Parts: sequence; C-alpha cells; structure tokens
Amino acid sequence: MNSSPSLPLVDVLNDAGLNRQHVFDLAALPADLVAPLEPAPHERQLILFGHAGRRLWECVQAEGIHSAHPIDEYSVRTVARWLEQALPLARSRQVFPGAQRIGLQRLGAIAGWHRAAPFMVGIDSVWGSWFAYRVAILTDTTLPASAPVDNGYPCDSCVDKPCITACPAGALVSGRFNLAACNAGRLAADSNCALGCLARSACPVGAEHRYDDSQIRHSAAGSLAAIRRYSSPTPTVL
Ligand code: B12
Ligand code: SF4
Ligand code: SF4
Repeated sequence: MNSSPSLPLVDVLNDAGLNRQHVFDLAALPADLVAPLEPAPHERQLILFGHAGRRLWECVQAEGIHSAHPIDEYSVRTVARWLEQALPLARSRQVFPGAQRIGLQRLGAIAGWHRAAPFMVGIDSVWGSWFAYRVAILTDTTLPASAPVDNGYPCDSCVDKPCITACPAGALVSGRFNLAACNAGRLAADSNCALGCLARSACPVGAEHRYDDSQIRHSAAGSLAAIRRYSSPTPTVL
C-alpha cells in the first residue's frame, strides 16, 4: 500500500513513521523537475520519504524534540540513521528539506501518491489527505525503481463534497482552488481556520488517520507564517 519493496530495511522506516517511500531513477523523471537539483554525474536515483497517518508525530513527541522544525529534524535524523544501516556504502545528498525548490507534489503524482483534493493537498482513498513529504535524497544507488502505487482517488465519487461547504472563505466553491481567498480567510482577525484547514478536516476519507490536533496546529502555524511573509508589505530580511 505504501512501502517500496525495493528498499532494504524498510521496516525501520515504517516503524519510525516514515512509512511512504519511493525510488525514482533520475533519468526517467521530467528534466525540468530534476534540473533545479543539479545532480552530479554519480547521482542516479532520488529516494523520496513521506509519512502517512499519526505515527510520525507520535515518534517526534516521544523523542521530545523542541526545535523550531521538529518534524524536519526528526525525519532527517531518521533517514540518516537508516542510510547508515541499510545502504552504508551509498553516497547521498539531501535535497529536501533544503534550499532548492523541489516539486514534491509532482514527484508524488509520479509515485502514485498525489491527486489533489479540492483544497489542493494530495488525497487518496486509504490515507485521505493525511500524508506529506518529509525527505528527499539523491543517491548513487542502483536500487530497483519503485512501481507507482494506486490507492484510489475518492473525490470523483464523493457526491456531497463536504470539504467545499466547510471552507468559511468559500475558497473551493468555483471548482478551482482560490488561493487568494484562502490566504485572506486565514489572515482575517476572526479566522477559525488559521490554525487548521476546516475543509481538510471535513473530509471523511481516511478520518482515522487524521493528525492529532497538536500536529495540525503545528503544521498550520508554519504555513500561516509563510503566508504572512508573502503578504507582508515590508520584505522580510532573513
Ligand atoms: C508554497 C507552499 C504552500 C503555500 C502556497 C501553495 C502554492 N501556491 O503553491 C501555502 C503557504 C499557502 C501552503 C499551505 C499549505 N500547505 Co503547502 N506547500 C508549499 C510548498 C513549500 C511549495 C509548493 C510549490 O509552489 N511548489 C512548486 C511547484 C513547481 O511544485 P509542484 O508540485 O509542481 O506544484 C504543485 C503545488 O504548487 C500545488 N498547488 C498549487 N496551488 C496550491 C495551493 C495550496 C494551498 C497547496 C497546498 C498546493 C498548491 O499544485 C502544483 C501541482 O501539483 C510545498 C512543498 C514543495 N516543495 O512542493 C508545500 C506542500 C504543497 N504543502 C503542503 C501542505 C500540507 C500544506 C498545508 C495543509 C499546511 C497546513 N497544515 O496548513 C496548507 C494548505 C492549506 C489549505 N489548502 O488551505 C504539503 C502537501 C502534502 C500533500 N499530501 O499533498 C506540501 C507538499 C509540503 C510537504 N512537505 O508535504 N503551502
Ligand atoms: S470531502 Fe469529498 S471531494 Fe472533498 S476531499 Fe474529501 S473525498 Fe474529496
Ligand atoms: S485553510 Fe481555511 S480558507 Fe483555506 S481552504 Fe482551508 S478552510 Fe478554506
């Protein structure tokens, strides 16, 4: 359902909550997706690690990480540990999280993980929208490339589409996601979705995998801060 059978010691990743993995041959990916990563000649594959469901956040909490980006810190550390055990001879370079802009949802679409819900987060019939992309590395490995998964796409057969009516900003009503309306809705002083997308939570698919409230607030706070930076009339100097 998630795991790439081509990865050694995949249970280590699954147990750690990084329970979605996909191995891509760089040569088979669209050139414009790969180019920003500037692969070196020896870098032949991209391995993408994601999480689905609640396990990852439980592990982050259990490790008591209190940095500004606890999920990234945990995920990067976990992949590094896994690489040492599973592929000790591999040369690898982390490209996400990182400075490069990488189209994670495009990679997800190729892996069979991503088709967009009306609120633009990827969704499938197993996990609902409760999954995300955590780490991507380039490697010199020659692992078997993963086959795309097909967990089904629930939105076509969803008659009532409760996500659309749950959005207080009406950002989904036109049939095309209105990012400006979403941003304005979240930035409003009386917003009730600034720290958790009500459309996402209204979707019944994969509800059993819905993140813990503290994880929802944590992730939403990150995207809210990004929206504030984009919307600020004064450029933010980092
Ligand atoms: C910038 C960004 C945002 C911006 C705006 C998005 C935009 N205009 O593109 C803001 C800050 C608003 C945002 C919000 C959120 N984001 Co965001 N975001 C990103 C980021 C960093 C870059 C997207 C991008 O521009 N890519 C560049 C293009 C070239 O890549 P692409 O894959 O080809 O482009 C796709 C996206 O741009 C997407 N898209 C277009 N418009 C919008 C609008 C929104 C709101 C989203 C989420 C996607 C989206 O469609 C494109 C084709 O698939 C990605 C991570 C990444 N590196 O991809 C996360 C990412 C898309 N976000 C993610 C999430 C979870 C969210 C939030 C739910 C976070 C939260 N808890 O609040 C909210 C969405 C709330 C909502 N719907 O109301 C996840 C989605 C996971 C999934 N299952 O698909 C990603 C992949 C991050 C991750 N590590 O997993 N996000
Ligand atoms: S409520 Fe229906 S249309 Fe909306 S995301 Fe869920 S399955 Fe898709
Ligand atoms: S964050 Fe709020 S405004 Fe944006 S899609 Fe979700 S419910 Fe609508």
